[in-house]
Amino acid sequence: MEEQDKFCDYLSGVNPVWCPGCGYYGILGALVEAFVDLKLPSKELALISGIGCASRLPYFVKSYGFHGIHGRALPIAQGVKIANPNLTVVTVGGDGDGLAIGGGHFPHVARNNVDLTYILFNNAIYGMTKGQFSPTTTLFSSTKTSPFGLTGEALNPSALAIVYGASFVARGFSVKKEQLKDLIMQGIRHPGFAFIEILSSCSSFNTTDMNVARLLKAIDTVPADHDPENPVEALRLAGDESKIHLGVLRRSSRPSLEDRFQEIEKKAQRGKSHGIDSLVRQFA
Ligand SMILES: Cc1ncc(C[n+]2csc(CCOP(=O)(O)OP(=O)(O)O)c2C)c(N)n1
Ligand code: SF4
Ligand SMILES: [Mg+2]
Repeated sequence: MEEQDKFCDYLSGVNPVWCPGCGYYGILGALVEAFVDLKLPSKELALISGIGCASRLPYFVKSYGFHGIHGRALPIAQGVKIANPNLTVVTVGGDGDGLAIGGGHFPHVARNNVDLTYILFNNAIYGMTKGQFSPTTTLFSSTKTSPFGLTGEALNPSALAIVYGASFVARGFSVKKEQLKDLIMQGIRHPGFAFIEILSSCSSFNTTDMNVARLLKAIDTVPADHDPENPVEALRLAGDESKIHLGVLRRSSRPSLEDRFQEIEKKAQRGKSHGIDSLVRQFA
């Protein structure tokens, strides 16, 4: 009962408007359980999103929230983190939001190692706009915008995150709640940019690619002896076409953007005391 109360402490009271059977309910449950276990005070948490069914999530959680515009969740989240480094910033959004219109932001937030967690809900479809193909829809799939079969190859979000230099990359599945909660907790604790791809069904518009029974047969846990510090091995697992590996694929340690800002600030301060005047005089 006490656990139930703690869970409810993080719910805003706004009921999710997702379709019955949508995988996102499982993700919301895992996310809130992770907040409970991390004992994260609501007032120290900011949930930032773009536009889409996934991006509605901040409404349902009691925290600071920003429901942004399509594809722009990451730059907003980076701004929030820089303005208030004490906040735990969690960004949520769909595969369309993050990899189509927002695809230009992802590499830069990853390579700069901004200290935030980015959770990408991958249902391989544009759910909110009723079933157009997305950058992760499988080749030859029939969708509202590819009735005779899709001609483009699908992007692999976790593999992209590794190549972009994300310092933490994990993959989960909406129906594997305990594992998902653990991955989210690890991502939030990670100092630097943490990317978590979550496979999810869209019960209304994608029950083929993201069919739960099919995925349950295709998944496997990352091998116990996998070394996430090895980027080549991480990429091999992320891109394995014979199995979909769930777990932590990549983990590395390097200064975050905020750490680098502090270094720069110190250098600038030293510059001042050594005489900005002499520098200005060079241009006189
Ligand atoms: C600039 C702009 N272009 C297009 C849209 C229409 N739009 C809203 S949500 C969406 C795609 C949502 O798909 P995804 O990000 O995968 O989220 P899901 O609904 O599947 O969770 C699109 C194209 C928009 N809101 N703004
Ligand atoms: S359209 Fe798909 S992603 Fe959106 S709420 Fe319904 S089932 Fe979920
Ligand atoms: Mg989607």
